[in-house]
Amino acid sequence: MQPASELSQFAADVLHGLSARPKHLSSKYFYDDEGSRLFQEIMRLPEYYLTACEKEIFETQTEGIFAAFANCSNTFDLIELGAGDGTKTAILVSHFLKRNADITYSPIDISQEALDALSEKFTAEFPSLRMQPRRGDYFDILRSLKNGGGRRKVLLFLGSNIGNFTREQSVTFFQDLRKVMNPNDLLFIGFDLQKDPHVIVRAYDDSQGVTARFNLNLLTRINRELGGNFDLTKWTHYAIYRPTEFSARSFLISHEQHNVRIDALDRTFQFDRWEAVFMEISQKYSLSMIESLAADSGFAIKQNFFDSKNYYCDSLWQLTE
Ligand code: AVJ
Repeated sequence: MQPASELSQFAADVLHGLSARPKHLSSKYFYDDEGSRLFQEIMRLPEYYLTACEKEIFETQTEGIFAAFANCSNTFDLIELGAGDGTKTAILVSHFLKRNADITYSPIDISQEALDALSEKFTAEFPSLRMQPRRGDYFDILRSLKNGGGRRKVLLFLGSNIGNFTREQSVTFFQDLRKVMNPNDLLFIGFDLQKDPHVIVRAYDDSQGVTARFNLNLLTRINRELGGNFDLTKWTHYAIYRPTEFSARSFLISHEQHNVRIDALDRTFQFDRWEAVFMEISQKYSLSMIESLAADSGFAIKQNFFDSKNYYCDSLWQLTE
């Protein structure tokens, strides 16, 4: 069960989104326990290249990443925003521990189930690692970590999670992160790069239909948490790539005209035949976009790490004065 304040924010956002034209829902609500499980399934799909690319970067360039994080002192706290199952981070942690780094790991996630699974796995694999898993909103938690005993922080925001934000939201997000960072702290961000649009569309419209289930799960969540009566058989997942804006977008399409009642909102919404509800944006980046995002948010790029296909970039940022 979610805390009441979060539930009412969810209710308010659903009301706002379904009252808008075109209608939309926010992808930030995808990650209930079932959504987190489905996303882990997505990460194992052959079409979803993002995870494999980031994993390749971590596996082949661990020493370079460690050298850049350590920056003359191998004492630092790793804080991961949206840790999920932590599989990729485990590659880094394993290497850092072998190099006798004095680190703590604080995974932050909205799903308690995902955090529990991660904690269990890391405790078994790295018995000596100090861990502080936290469930909840990034910023509430980050504020509480601001002066964390004077230890240096390396914030991780991996998996191209940033792609779900508009440019404006991204700058606000990075500026907010900057406020809780000290001058020597670092920010490590995963960006999915621009590439052949066919490759991108396949990643968001997989042949096994896992992405479709992931998208539809938000309707199930509304049914359960807000007393909705969405009939999932009336909806299809539809994904496109807009090459002029370098963004993948996903929609749920209503096959027939019908009404949906949502008790918590005390409202009924009408959907037309073939009406689309906009669900998610997944932005793809060029290096100049990454540079200008950093500059506009008060950061400078310290070092970029790429996979062998140049599909993906993990970018390490430091604060500018
Ligand atoms: C977790 C936001 C990085 O946009 O690629 C995967 C979510 N959506 N398939 C992405 C997602 C559909 C994913 N992120």
